[in-house]
Amino acid sequence: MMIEQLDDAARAALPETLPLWAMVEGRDAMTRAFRFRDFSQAWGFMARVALLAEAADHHPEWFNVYNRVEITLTTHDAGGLSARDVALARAVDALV
Ligand code: H2B
Repeated sequence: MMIEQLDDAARAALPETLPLWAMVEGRDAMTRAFRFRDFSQAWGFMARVALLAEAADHHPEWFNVYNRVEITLTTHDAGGLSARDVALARAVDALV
């Protein structure tokens, strides 16, 4: 399925709409780093993100070491950022 990339206005608004997310160097993706008390807290967070992702059929790229989680969002079917990434990022932000 082909999905529209974010338009210029939505991109320009990203620092305001998602201030805790940063653009990834060299690709059309955004990332946020999270730190928790321990692995159990990090894994609980990841489980909740997984449920959101599965419900939205939109899945994160992510990396976990112990209490750290890094999430990178992009839309593979759009070849870059789309509204789905913004929606998932907002939902993830609402969890923490
Ligand atoms: N997740 C992300 N991040 N990008 C996609 O393009 C994507 C996805 N496509 N999850 C979905 C699944 C697609 O492969 C299925 C078939 O709907």
